[in-house]
Amino acid sequence: NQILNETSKRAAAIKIPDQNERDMKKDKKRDILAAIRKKQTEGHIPVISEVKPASPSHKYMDIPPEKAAAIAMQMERAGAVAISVLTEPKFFHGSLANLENVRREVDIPVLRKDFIIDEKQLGEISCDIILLITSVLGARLGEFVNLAIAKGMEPLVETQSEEELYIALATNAKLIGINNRNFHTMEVSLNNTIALAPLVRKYDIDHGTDHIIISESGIHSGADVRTVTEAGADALLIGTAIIKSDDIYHKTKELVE
Ligand code: IGP
Repeated sequence: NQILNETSKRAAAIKIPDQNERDMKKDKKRDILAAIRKKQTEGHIPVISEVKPASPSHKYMDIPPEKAAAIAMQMERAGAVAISVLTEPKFFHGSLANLENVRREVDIPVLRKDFIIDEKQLGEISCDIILLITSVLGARLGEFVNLAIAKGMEPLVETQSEEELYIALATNAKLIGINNRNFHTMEVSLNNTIALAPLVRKYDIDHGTDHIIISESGIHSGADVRTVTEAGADALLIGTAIIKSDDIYHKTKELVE
């Protein structure tokens, strides 16, 4: 896969800062679990809103770091529970500078959205939540979950099928992502959440655990929000619908309420 080839080249070039530098950068982690529960208690939909300049099939807009921060501040003001920032440069036109700028300007948790395949990437930049993709990490998933937790990040483990879901549930991750987009066909169906969310609920009852389910991709309208929350999603990850709208503040607000 092209994305993973590019990602390993990128990872090989990472220079881990010395211990002092990293300690200095390590500011207080913002608690996404508490933030999601708080929005739910207040009767709002916990929406993680994504700064997404492009996807492999579409280019939305150029987002330089100052603009990324301005966009994220509108999302925060409209009530987003967290901000997701794409840092993959080649296919999604993201950047680490976008993440750094966004996290400096907002107070809510920030998710690093990238293809994590190398341990070095976990020490590369401070963030509160880090995406780990089950199909990408395979047998190394559990190890990466533990490494992320040890480094003070909350892992969000992305799944796309029943098989992947049970692999994710066997790790120490508390945030389980259900991607509505199939990476192979690029097709989006909210039926993924409808099929998989109840399996998480059943697993939690059987095992005495308490996972937070995040429905990812393909959510555009209030009707979509209802479809996935009624299926059992606790929170939603929304990119395209918000980033492509003319009014980021009002579109975010509409989906949060
Ligand atoms: C957002 P959408 O359909 O709202 O733009 O999707 C997000 O779920 C999507 O960007 C995404 C993604 C990923 C991107 C989900 N998983 C993994 C990069 C890598």
